Amino acid sequence: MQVKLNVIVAAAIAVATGSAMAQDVVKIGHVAPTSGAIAHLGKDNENGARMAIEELNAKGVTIGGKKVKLELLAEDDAADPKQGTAAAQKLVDSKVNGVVGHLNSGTSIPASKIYSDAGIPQISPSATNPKYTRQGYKTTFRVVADDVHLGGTLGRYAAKDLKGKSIAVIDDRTAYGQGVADEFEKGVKGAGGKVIGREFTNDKATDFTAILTSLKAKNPDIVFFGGMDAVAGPMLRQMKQLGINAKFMGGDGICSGELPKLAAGTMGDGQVVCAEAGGVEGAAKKSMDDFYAAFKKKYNADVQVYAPYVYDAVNVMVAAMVKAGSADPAKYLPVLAKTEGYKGVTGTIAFDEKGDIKNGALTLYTYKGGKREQIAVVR
Ligand code: ABU
Repeated sequence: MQVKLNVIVAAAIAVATGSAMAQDVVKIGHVAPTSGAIAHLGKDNENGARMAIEELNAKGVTIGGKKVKLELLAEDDAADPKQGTAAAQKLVDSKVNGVVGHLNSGTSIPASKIYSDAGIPQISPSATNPKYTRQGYKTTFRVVADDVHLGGTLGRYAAKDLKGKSIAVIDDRTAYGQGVADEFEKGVKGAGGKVIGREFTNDKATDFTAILTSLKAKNPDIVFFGGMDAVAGPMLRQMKQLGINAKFMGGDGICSGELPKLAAGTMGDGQVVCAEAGGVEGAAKKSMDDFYAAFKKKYNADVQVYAPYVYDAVNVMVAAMVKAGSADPAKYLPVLAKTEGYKGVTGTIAFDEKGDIKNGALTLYTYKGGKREQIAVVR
């Protein structure tokens, strides 16, 4: 009889302990392509999330008077919309408290419906298609500028500052690539410039001979590519082979540390102009520089583009949980939406009524000697 009682008591303690432990863990989902052609960008993002979570756990996080442990649930969506929604459903089924991601617009947009239906806050650190935050979902946020800002600014820069006279545009037909190229074209035309040709490829293509030959006949002085660095690199190589001596522009998708390697040394100094959809200047630059140094020390790798934005997205989400005194999505979501004046490594974060960052910046870059070099931060 006593043995039976001991077993019951032990089981009750195990259940109680187990449920207390479950309450003490706050699960943060992260999704990015950590396989495929842009895995280097996905790993960069994931490392930004891991760094934030490790630092927060080391410092200690208390929510509603209780010390919690943050846990990262990292998923790979391979930049594929179908895998993106499958990853989103997996995280919802795992009862994550919030999600940072996805990296791509083409995966973030369909996944956002799944998170919205489940009431789970999602902050994308890098998806720039405007549609992402324009679907009327209360759960959708982003900490970078969108493609209207990005493409429009680059288009005006091409026509006014670079004085492009015959500008060609190529896109990869993804939600991001086509969208940013459309906005670039509008920016060029709005500034009085001329687009002499528009071609498209896809995000898995490796041979651009046909479209580049067609554009070469129109003698472009600038070629803009809406797409990612894994396609832009080989495109730059083939431009060189075909003798196209044009400047090469693109958005944040090509603006990575990896681009010179992907172009296999064929990029001329100052030939490429691209923009990151965020940035800091003046005194605020120190926090970004410190992040780059700490990231390099921790991972023995340079930041590609968006690791600091992922780092800030995790921190902003956890700050809202702390302020709300709860990691329950329904309780901290309204607090997250009212984020104002949060000082992150990527600058000051506040969200507008759509969940977009207020007063988002862009950083224009070029490459010299195979290294990314800042031209200017613009708003
Ligand atoms: N913003 C460039 C990369 C991610 C995306 O929007 O698809």
